[in-house]
Amino acid sequence: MKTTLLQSSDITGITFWLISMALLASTFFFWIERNSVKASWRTSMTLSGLVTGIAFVHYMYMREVWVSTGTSPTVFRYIDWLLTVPLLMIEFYFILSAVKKVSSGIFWRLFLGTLVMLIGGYLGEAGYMNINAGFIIGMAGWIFILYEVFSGEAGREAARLSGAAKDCFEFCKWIVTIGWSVYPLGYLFGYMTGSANEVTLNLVYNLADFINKILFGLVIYKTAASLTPAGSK
Ligand SMILES: *C/C=C(C)/C=C/C=C(C)/C=C/C1=C(C)CCCC1(C)C
Repeated sequence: MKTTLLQSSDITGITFWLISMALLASTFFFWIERNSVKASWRTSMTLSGLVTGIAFVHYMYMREVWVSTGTSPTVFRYIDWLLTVPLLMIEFYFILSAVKKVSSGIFWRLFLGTLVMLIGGYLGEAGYMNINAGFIIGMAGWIFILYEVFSGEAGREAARLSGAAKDCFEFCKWIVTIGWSVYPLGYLFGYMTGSANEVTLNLVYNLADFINKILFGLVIYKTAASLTPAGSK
């Protein structure tokens, strides 16, 4: 079999590499820095590193498929999403619980809402369910978790915070609103209407993952570090 190499003109292929390396570096960073922050923030740091670590392994595979075949089916991404997206979403619970006592109902609603969103999308995109029905179930799951962080119990708990922890929650809230909107839009334009091609779709997903996985973790790290008093842990 002929070996295919990454072409210098393949911008999408280059972004597959770029994000792979950035995910690897972030994983080391989050896990090493975990011990330099206050104990109450360490679970969040562990989770951030798990998200980037799982995505790294997945990206190595997707990159290989992309370089050798010039395509990377979105359905592959669901394997990564099924693990990393619930981990990202429960970060909201851990941000709150790093600074106050909160109910575990928040944790379970965020976790289950995320699964509904992903399973609906997967069944639709992999052809096990009507395309529109999959989209509607996926959207319902997303709206449910957005409601929780904006106006549900999580949102109300966050509104009573002040300072860095509140800013962190707010920032992450906008990431899951704006940053995450790329994926349902991808479903809409790439799959339902077929108007976006794979080159663009993968390029956009790759760049979005930078923000939604790496920047998300960095903001939590920055918050944790700023709330760790100098000379203590
Ligand atoms: C690191 C990967 C992330 C943050 C992936 C997030 C994926 C989503 C927010 C997907 C959402 C979807 C909908 C809201 C409706 C249609 C189906 C999905 C699964 C594409």
